[in-house]
Amino acid sequence: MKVGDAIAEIMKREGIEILCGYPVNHLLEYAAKADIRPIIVRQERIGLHMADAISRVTSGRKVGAFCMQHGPGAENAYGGVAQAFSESVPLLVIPQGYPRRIAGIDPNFSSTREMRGVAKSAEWAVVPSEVPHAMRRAMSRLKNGRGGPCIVEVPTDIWNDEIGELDYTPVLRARCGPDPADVRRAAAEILAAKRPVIYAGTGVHWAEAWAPLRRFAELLGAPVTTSLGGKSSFPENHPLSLGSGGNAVPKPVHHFVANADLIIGIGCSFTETNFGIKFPKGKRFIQATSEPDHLAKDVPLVGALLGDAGLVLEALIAELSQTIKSPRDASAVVAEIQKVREEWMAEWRPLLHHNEAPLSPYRVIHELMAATDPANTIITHDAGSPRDQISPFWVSTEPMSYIGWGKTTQLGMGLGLAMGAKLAKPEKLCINLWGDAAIGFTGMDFETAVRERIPILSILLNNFSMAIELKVMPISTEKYRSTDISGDYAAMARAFGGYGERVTEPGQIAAAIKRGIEQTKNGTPALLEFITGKETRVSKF
Ligand SMILES: Cc1ncc(C[n+]2csc(CCOP(=O)(O)OP(=O)(O)O)c2C)c(N)n1
Ligand SMILES: [Mg+2]
Repeated sequence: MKVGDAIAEIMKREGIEILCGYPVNHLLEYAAKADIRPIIVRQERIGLHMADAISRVTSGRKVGAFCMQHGPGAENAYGGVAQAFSESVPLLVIPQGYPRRIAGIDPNFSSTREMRGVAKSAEWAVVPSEVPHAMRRAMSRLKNGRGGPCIVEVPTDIWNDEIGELDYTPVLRARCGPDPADVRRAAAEILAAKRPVIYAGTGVHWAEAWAPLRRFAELLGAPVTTSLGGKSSFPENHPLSLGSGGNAVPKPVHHFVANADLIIGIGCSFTETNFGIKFPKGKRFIQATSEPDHLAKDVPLVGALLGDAGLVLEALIAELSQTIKSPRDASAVVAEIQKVREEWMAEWRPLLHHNEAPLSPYRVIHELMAATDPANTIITHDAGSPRDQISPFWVSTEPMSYIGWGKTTQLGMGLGLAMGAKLAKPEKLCINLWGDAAIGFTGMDFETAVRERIPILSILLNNFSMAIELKVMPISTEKYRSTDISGDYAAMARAFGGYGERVTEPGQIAAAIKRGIEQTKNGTPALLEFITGKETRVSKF
């Protein structure tokens, strides 16, 4: 068997059905031969974002895969690899490398060397017969422990080399659980706490630990918030839900975190970021993570639990159940959540129902939520104000129905995420919400959605501005209009063969969303361009 056939066959045995990529990488041909569908993008970064979503919405059961050429392809892919690294998303990345003769010689880009800092592993597979071993190592890292991109760089001069018969068994997925002594210690802290708050991270999604998280919260009668990545790990219509964290938060999150005596982090890194909850100093923290290097990284701990979020939760539930015989009465906590939420909603309702042109982004989001079936929808934000406008108000009720991100926030990422989600879950309505700066980065790949038949719904909030920068750049805006941007994006969508509609009046919003959803059901990607005001108000405290 040839090296190229072997890699494609290994991917197939590992359950990979889609390979996002951009030529020249000979794996695209070998994959197609092996019935792995190549998805050709318009630039490398978006292909990585698509692969990223395939991993996320399947909780890593289907690993997203991407390949690109040496030199410009690899150089241009760097951003997508870095984004996945920041969010600990398992991604198989197969750069084609320079021929071995000139690899590593100045100035040739080495993916193995340059991407190592943003990868879980990076291996230069130079010996043809060893390639299956490199693939096995990569696949095992992708399916175990904390996620991240795993790079296997294949020099362009070895694809056709013969390696004999392929001997490859798919790798195993193994889970690790916490030390019972650590569980007892954490449980004692939890029992002593008067106002604990549960903080769920992305680890809950990777572990598919949605049901134990809910049992844990109900046993304690404790309120639950999440990181942006953890959003939708706990039903946000549950009486104990505070809503998700982020740069913007619902008031109950702020209120309960401020008054908490213990934060119980499950499947989380507690990474300090502008796009996460700002925990006040002096709180007590318990952290459960599968990554030892993340323990106490950003906060001091009174309890440390290592392991898969599901196993940690089961162990905590078993330990706590010895003392808490039936779920605690949560009525006081629930009433407090409702009271604070009502105060908050009373402030924001006028914006959610804003009835004038230019439109309010909050109204658009509100109408979008009303028009979609939560059980059948996966939505993601983008960088910029649209993220801060949607994350506090979007009520996620189904596991992994919201792809939240924000350790780093590359403008334009949401489009690829929605497309990857749609590829992995074709039965769902997959939506990305973005601004007019974000579309400037990856908008060309709306053509990919059309060409590759990936019928997503793209909701664009066009305010002809980088509104979030207005306060940062007042002089350049005043003197040079530096924050202005422009475009007719509905026309762009139509020019690419998709459905495009521009909406300017509040009364048109609901009907336009309905038309957009219909188009996606008929197989056509739809871009609805809402002309909005330069809204800069966000729910921050
Ligand atoms: C690749 C990249 N470069 C720069 C930024 C910084 N940044 C974040 S949001 C933003 C502008 C957002 O404008 P838009 O998407 O139109 O949203 P608006 O604030 O206008 O609603 C910028 C420059 C980023 N997140 N990603
Ligand atoms: Mg804008």
